[in-house]
Amino acid sequence: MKNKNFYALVESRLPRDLNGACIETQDGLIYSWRDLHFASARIAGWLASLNLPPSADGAPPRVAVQVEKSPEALMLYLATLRAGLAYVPLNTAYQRAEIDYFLRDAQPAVFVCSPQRSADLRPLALAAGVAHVMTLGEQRDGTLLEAAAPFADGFATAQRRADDLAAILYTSGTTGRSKGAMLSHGNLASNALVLDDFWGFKEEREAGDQDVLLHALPLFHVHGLFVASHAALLAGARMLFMSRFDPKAVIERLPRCTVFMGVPTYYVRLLAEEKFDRHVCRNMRLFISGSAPLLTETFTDFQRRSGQTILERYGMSETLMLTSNPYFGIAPRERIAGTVGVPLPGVAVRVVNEEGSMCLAGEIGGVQVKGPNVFAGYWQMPEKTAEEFTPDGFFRTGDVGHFGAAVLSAGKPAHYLTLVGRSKDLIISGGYNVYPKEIESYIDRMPQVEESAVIGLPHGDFGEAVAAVVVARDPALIDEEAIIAFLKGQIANFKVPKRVWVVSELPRNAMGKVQKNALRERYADAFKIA
Ligand code: MCA
Repeated sequence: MKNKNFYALVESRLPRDLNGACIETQDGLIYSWRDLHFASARIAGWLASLNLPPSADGAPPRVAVQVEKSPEALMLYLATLRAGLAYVPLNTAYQRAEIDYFLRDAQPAVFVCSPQRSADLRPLALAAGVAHVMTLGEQRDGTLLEAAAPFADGFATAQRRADDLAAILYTSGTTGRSKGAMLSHGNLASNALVLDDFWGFKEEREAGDQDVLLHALPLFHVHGLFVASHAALLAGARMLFMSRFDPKAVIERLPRCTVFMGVPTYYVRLLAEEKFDRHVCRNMRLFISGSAPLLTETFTDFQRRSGQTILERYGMSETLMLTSNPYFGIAPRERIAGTVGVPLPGVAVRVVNEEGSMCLAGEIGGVQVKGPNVFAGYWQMPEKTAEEFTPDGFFRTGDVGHFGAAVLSAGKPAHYLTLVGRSKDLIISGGYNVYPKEIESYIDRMPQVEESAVIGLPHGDFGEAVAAVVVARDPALIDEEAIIAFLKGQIANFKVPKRVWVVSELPRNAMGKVQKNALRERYADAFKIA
């Protein structure tokens, strides 16, 4: 295929019968493949009619989007690619200050937000220099679809090269400043094709069995937007769309499904439901977990209750999927709890010690990766990009882990990767990444605060929860409630500490550095694990 636009790949895989169901919504609406293809053509037609110029450096114009999950949101994503523009998805939990930062940083030509937030965000976007501000609601409402309606049902997908920019995904940064990971059409295509094969979609399709994916993840991160949707789009699989994860609604729909993808919190919440059992999972062939570590206890409880073995895999916004436990083979025995599996075909993964030498099996070191799935760099941050790559082109993930001794996987010896920690100070809460520095910078803006330390603590539901330890200038003037109230409305809710302790001083080592380990130990039991 000459055109490397990711949509050209989707188009080449469209089922012969375009009348077949592509997406089914929670309220029973069915969208056919024709609906998806035609509606994305109309939106692409509207985007192309704006004649947006590329940036001075040649980067395609950006379309930033903060909307609730809907089939139209997926169509907008596909339309952006079709028109040759770059998609910038934004978490719906982001508040004004966060949106302002992303718009000023990505400098999109188009911003699409929900109709409910338009009064608040439109002036902000215009002030940030966005030329076109549109709305898209959950119920096919908003100005975007009205604008796109007169455009043709056909659109010639823009010619793109594999290394052309397709999307910018913002990830929080160690310094508190979010970085935009630039993903190319080639990154998206290579990873989607590898997973199509590795996770058995191809085999099902070739056997004439139609997969049905229960899509409960949000559409603004790699997991829900790229991994889940791309898998279904390339497989010609039906997607049952849920606007948000709801364990009871998942259990109702599982008997009609074959594949489910989620973060560990989804599995913990499913296990808390009495009705979750083998019978509900009778047609399922695959449960995938990622975005955060899955506890061995969850893995084994899930196996006992459902007869299904969760497949854990590992990825990042910067790299898409990197490693996976196997799908094929004597599957249940070869999916090893607590590991993230083997490098995916075509992806080089190595574990390196502090001297830069490769670690032996069992030896812990930094995880570095290279492959057609790895991003080109951070948007307008060349120095940061250079820092994160080794001279021989490997990306330093910031994760720390080790490869185990060789075991048989699908009949061949393979080394499984186990992640044991992170060199970067990251908290993963319910599958969302939170960097303490960002939260500390907000808390420290309070005039009553002397300093703060934000930590992640074990949490039964979210895996880890954000918590803060704060030194007040005058403890009589500030308390937990006031700090939480101050943060809500300024930063996304999932970043707001679930607990705050006001203390007289923070523990420090001889060098004066705050000892976060001591704080993590002191408050380890704050969120009793269920
Ligand atoms: C919601 N809250 C959270 C989180 N989500 N707090 C901490 N961590 C969270 N993840 C807040 C809510 O704002 C609310 O706050 C309170 O917790 C309770 O809300 P609840 O109704 O329980 O939350 P929910 O709506 O059920 O959401 C929880 C969730 C959701 C379903 C686990 O966070 C979720 O869908 N997470 C998936 C994230 C994801 O897609 N990650 C993939 C990233 P209040 O009461 O104060 O209002 S992609 C990625 O990491 C890569 C690259 C990869 O490998 O996949």
